Amino acid sequence: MNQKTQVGIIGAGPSGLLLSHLLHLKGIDSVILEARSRKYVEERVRAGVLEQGTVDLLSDTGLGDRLRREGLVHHGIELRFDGRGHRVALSDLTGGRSIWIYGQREVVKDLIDARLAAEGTIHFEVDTVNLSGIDSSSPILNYQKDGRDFELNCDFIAGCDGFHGVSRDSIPAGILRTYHHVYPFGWLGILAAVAPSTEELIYAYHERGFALHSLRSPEISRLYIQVEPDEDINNWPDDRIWQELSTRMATEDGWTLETGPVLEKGISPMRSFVVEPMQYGSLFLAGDAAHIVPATGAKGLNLAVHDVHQLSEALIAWYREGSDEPLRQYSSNCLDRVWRAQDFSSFMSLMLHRYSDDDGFRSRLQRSQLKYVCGSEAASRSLAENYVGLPHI
Ligand code: RFL
Ligand code: PHB
Repeated sequence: MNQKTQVGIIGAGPSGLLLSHLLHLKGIDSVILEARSRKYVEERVRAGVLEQGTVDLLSDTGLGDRLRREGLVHHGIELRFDGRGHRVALSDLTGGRSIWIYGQREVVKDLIDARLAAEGTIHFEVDTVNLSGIDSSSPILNYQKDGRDFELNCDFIAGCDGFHGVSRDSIPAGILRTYHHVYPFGWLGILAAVAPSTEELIYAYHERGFALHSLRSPEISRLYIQVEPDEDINNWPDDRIWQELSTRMATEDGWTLETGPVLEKGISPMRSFVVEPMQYGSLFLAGDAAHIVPATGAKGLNLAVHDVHQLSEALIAWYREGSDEPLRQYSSNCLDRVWRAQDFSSFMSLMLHRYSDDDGFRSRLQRSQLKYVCGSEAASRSLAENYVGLPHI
């Protein structure tokens, strides 16, 4: 069966959904193709930290109601090492900017609700999405749904299908330059039904490895520990995870970590990945399809939002004014911010994780860096402005 749309979007993660929403607000039609079910997409546990700029964009485009009601605004984070906590006063150091805690799940639910309320088209559980004609001005998406074949004719395709999607690989060999670094550690993350033991996020450096205390709500905590990248989750019964978290986050003054039922757990690798350019012909890559950052900087979702904001503006200029310059600038505009986030996320990762091959040299550098970041206003400010998100890159 044949269909037509202006922008064919692959993936109903934050990138694809927000792009569709932003285009709709300017009268541009799109269709989203998603491999998974609505339930799966809405329940996937991922990011939790939204930059001020992300919150502003969501609010300005009608998605701020629940976010402003249920999201938690944070003005600082804690760096904890050698048994002591050091607060980085994000807002004081950045002229009042802050971060918001609001789960990616909630962002995705709000976006799906908004798209469906506006009678937007999202096809969930599609199979074998295939791109063709991307070197022309009439690209095509072929896919299957419920065993039937479909063809979607588009003006443009947005590859918003994450790191493991199909769009990036449909670009002919030799066009993209790929940068890939795999870190020698992973994160074991849990979601737990227990009130957070802290008001602000704690990033802990410990000789047994990194630990992070984050949260989702006044009743739900989100915590992570550094593990080997190929670690088997079966080696980590809940008691062992809580024990390890308590050890790595212990303080001299006897801070206690409250424990509770573990609702979800999983292990994620840590990598840095970028492709350049983020475009070929009429295919534009956005979000994790084009880049991955290690989670230590809390930047992945925020970068995805920045990409699709840029892409929506460029597409709007093309449809409204026939101007293709913003589309030609799309990749380089995004990559400036992508590389800033890569550098910051790499800096946070190298400072906070233990390396198994360390002979003592690296850990001395890490301690010195942590003391400098916490003790110097200039260094704290640099961390803070990157963490809350630089407004003009
Ligand atoms: P997504 O979310 O991966 O969505 C891609 C969608 O495409 C679908 N798909 C396909 N659909 C059709 N056909 C195909 N062939 C398809 N292949 C894939 C998938 O099913 C999926 O629905 O990418 P998107 O939209 O670019 O969003 C990116 C974010 O999800 C990601 O960057 C963040 O989650 C990263 N991240 C964090 N980012 C932050 O900004 N702040 C954080 O605090 C933060 N914490 C995290 C994180 C990522 C983590 N993991 C799991 C690596 C914490 C962790 C542990
Ligand atoms: C999270 O809440 O999931 C989270 C917070 C901060 C990070 C990464 C993940 O750096």
